[in-house]
Amino acid sequence: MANLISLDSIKPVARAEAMREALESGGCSSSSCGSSDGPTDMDPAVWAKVKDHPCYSEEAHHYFARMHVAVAPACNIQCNYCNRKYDCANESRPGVVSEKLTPEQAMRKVIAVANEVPQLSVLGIAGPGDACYDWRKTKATFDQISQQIPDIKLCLSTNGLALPDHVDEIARMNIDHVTITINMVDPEIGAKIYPWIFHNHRRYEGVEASQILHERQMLGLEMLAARNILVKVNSVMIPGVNDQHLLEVNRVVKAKGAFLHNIMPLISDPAHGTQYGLTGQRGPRAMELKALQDQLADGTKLMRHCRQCRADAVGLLGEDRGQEFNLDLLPEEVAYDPSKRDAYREIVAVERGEHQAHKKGAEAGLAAVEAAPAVLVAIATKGGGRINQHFGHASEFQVFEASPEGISFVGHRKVDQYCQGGWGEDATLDGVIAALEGIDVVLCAKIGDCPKDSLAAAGIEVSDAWPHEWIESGIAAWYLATHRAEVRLSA
Ligand code: CLF
Ligand code: SF4
Repeated sequence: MANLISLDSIKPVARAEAMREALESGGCSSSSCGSSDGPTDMDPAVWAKVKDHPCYSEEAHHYFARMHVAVAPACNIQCNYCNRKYDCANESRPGVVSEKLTPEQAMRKVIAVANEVPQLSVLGIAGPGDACYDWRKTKATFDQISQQIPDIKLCLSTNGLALPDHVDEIARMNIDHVTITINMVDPEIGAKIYPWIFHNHRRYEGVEASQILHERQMLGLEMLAARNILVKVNSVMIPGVNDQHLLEVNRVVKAKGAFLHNIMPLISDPAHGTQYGLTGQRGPRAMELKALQDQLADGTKLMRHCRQCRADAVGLLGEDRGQEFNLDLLPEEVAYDPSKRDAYREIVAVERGEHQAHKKGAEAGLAAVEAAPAVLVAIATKGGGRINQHFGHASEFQVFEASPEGISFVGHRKVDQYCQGGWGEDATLDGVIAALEGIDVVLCAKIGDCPKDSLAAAGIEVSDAWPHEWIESGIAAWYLATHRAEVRLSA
């Protein structure tokens, strides 16, 4: 038997209360679901490897941070989207690395960050060149740090050319996470992306170069998968060059054992001086990227929360605290103190349980809606899985798709921060509105009347009715209030 309640005439805060009741009735109780924070469809051994990794688990990225140390400046290939003066675009947004580090300097920096950033769970080496080509420094860095901070996860990113030479050592060093950037499985397409490679003491060009790179990438992927090392494949989406070809890349890497596929948009600002930037090759629009990702929804698990971080990034994905930890700001001697990280992990274990329970409850609430459209919801969040940021303070919005089928994370939109300490620039707001193309509603902790009216004029609703609510609960409350006058509750 079903009960029917009307949400239409209820004010937003009261609606949230009504929603809470609906969710508790429609979903599981928090006490029964709160302790279960692992997905039911994943091998427990795999879940143990990914559950605190902000890149390999979308859920973990709300709670855990990574840091990169820029110890590997040398590279053995040339990508048309890279200018060597800038970070490796495989794993980083173009922008100069503040400082390249020796392994000893990296050690000092990692300990300082681990003492101050309790969310830190992963140490990555992602350039600014290639971590496998510059192997001596990569290995020395990981060896030293894993001795001092044994519970930190080690992660590396590579173009794959030198990878097969180091897979056995990677396995011995307990590196569980390796990213290979694979932009093609057809060397004819590769020749449009890579002008040359340097391999076995010689330089190769054209299709021959891409043929060698392709074979080495496939070999490295197979070797890692055979050793149960989790491989993430990054692909740069280059419209007109490899965009539709990435469907084939996805099929091939999935067959060879990749765990995750991350399709990233080409960044090709002419100011970065890259070949693509200088020749006018454009990157994809946000909706083009989403359309391609949606075509791959049945393939290898897709990563949609990548932030294309710098090779010296520090912090939660989407924030960069690297400048706080420049070497000249750090003491010469620093001893590792695990107390903040230990305390944080205890809190997160509880928070994650609650978050999962509320997410299930929210989805159960949506499932009670009979026929309503899928909508895109942009969330202003500082992390922790909650709607907890003012609209004007956001430098990115997390985007979720909501429908009676459920709520899923589909990406993020970077914006320039609108609020400049009490006032906002119209031009900045125009840029924010453009970045929110296709978004139906923005949920934030607070917004002023002025920007709210401008967004409304552009056809984008904004609501601050659910400040500090769990993201999924806020989305479900808005969705039910907007798309349905009646909610069916189980008796
Ligand atoms: Fe760094 Fe990469 Fe490891 Fe993550 S980043 S080496 S897997 S710890 Fe993450 Fe940054 Fe995207 Fe890379 S968000 S660019 S996928
Ligand atoms: Fe640049 Fe990285 Fe490509 Fe090397 S692998 S050319 S550093 S983007």
